[in-house]
Amino acid sequence: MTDRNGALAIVSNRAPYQLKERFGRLSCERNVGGLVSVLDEMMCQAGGTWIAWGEGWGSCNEVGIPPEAPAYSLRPVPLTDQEVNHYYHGFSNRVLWPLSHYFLDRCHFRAEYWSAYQAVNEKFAQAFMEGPSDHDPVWIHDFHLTLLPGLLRKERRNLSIGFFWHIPFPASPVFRVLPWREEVLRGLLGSDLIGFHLPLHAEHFLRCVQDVLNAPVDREGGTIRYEGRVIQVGAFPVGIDFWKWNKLAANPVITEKAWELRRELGVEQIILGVDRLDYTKGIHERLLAFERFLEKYPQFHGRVCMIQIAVPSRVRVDEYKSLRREIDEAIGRITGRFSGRKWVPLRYLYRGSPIEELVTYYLAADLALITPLRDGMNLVAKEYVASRVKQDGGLILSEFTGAAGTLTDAIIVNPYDIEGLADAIHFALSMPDTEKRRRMERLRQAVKERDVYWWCRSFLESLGRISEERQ
Ligand code: ADQ
Repeated sequence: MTDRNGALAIVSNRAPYQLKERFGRLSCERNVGGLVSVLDEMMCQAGGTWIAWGEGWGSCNEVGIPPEAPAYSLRPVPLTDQEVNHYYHGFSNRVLWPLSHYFLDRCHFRAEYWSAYQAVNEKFAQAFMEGPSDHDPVWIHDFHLTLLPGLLRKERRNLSIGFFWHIPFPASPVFRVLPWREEVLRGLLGSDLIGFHLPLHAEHFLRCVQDVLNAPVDREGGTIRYEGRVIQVGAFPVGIDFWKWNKLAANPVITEKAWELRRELGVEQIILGVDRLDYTKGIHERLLAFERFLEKYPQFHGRVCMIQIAVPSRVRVDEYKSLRREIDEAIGRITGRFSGRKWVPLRYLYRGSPIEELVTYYLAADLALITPLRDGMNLVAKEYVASRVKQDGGLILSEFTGAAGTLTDAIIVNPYDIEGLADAIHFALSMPDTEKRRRMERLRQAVKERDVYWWCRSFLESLGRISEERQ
């Protein structure tokens, strides 16, 4: 996928594999999860190196992947507990994450977080520099590693560096609140290409560079002149492996399980929410809207059931502990208020599920309620659409997700508007089948056309073109 002669290096916070000890022997276990597994497949074909935080890797400093027939090397970066606390739980999850999602009151601008973030980015740079010298291009992922492009550029002037920012990039007045805004922007500008999900996020970034660094920016062309180089900024909306989800959803065993689930619940229509348990995902607001829907439209009592699946996430961070309590309380209140002798309006699963189980839920649902308060893209929306092989089912989608940029045939809502969301649920559940089908056909087309392979190809090809032009 790249035109350069060297091997590709990927750098990310999380590794695609976990090292596990079983019966006294170490084994490598693949992390399931959309994007990482696709990048892993790409690396298995292309070869190269993947550098990532090596949680639990002990003294192991390189392993061939896949272990049974190595195609590329995984180089773990070991971090101390203190570094994990301050760089990952601290600066990444309590500064950049809330800031980028516009939750300023949840930001904790602590100097010790910043120091650890700098030190860990340096550790990643060192891990890269200690690897084979022919690794070029390098593709760095996400907000955990914003200083890395600058650190690598200092060492290797001609290295081709791509950076992808997976979450929203906030508007300039919000980003400028960050005490270390200048350092973060300078770090990112070590890249040749910086990708975002949406043109809007790219525009915000360009504006920030102009406001904070006063660097010459071409907003139309998406370029920045910085330290004698030209940096390209663009939108590359990430997709999913459409055919993988489509194939699973057509599997008769999974289809049967979906029917079984419907029979067990015994209602006419199922509403589904699937998220990491995160305050950005709007789960509490969604529950309030469902409660309002039940108050306002009693004719649906006994006829609908909402299933909310939440994967435990960042469980050591205080904000996530209180969010969990808030959601538990709302669920207790709604089920207590509305349940009848035979009908329970709400089911809650607090756990991760294997992909087959997720598809079962996607298939069993009549309506997906995907209402983050802010989200870079939201892959769940795309996975649900790819699983609707019969071209049926409804989708309510927050206007503040990147996915709303392409999934325009969804019912688009403002997730903060509880009354509006309750009415949207009513509208979606009452929609004629022909209308649902018309919308789902177009949604599926959109997800199929720009899948994750398109995303990888278009990003790496753009990076390759930029490097060629520079030479
Ligand atoms: P996330 O915030 O993690 O990703 P999302 O894009 O929705 O959000 O991806 C969640 C992933 O977790 C999906 O692939 C989904 O299948 C999986 N998942 C959800 N519930 C699960 C469960 N119960 N069990 C197992 N797996 C489950 C960040 C950004 C997003 C951006 C992605 C990719 O915040 O905006 O879309 O990166 O760039």
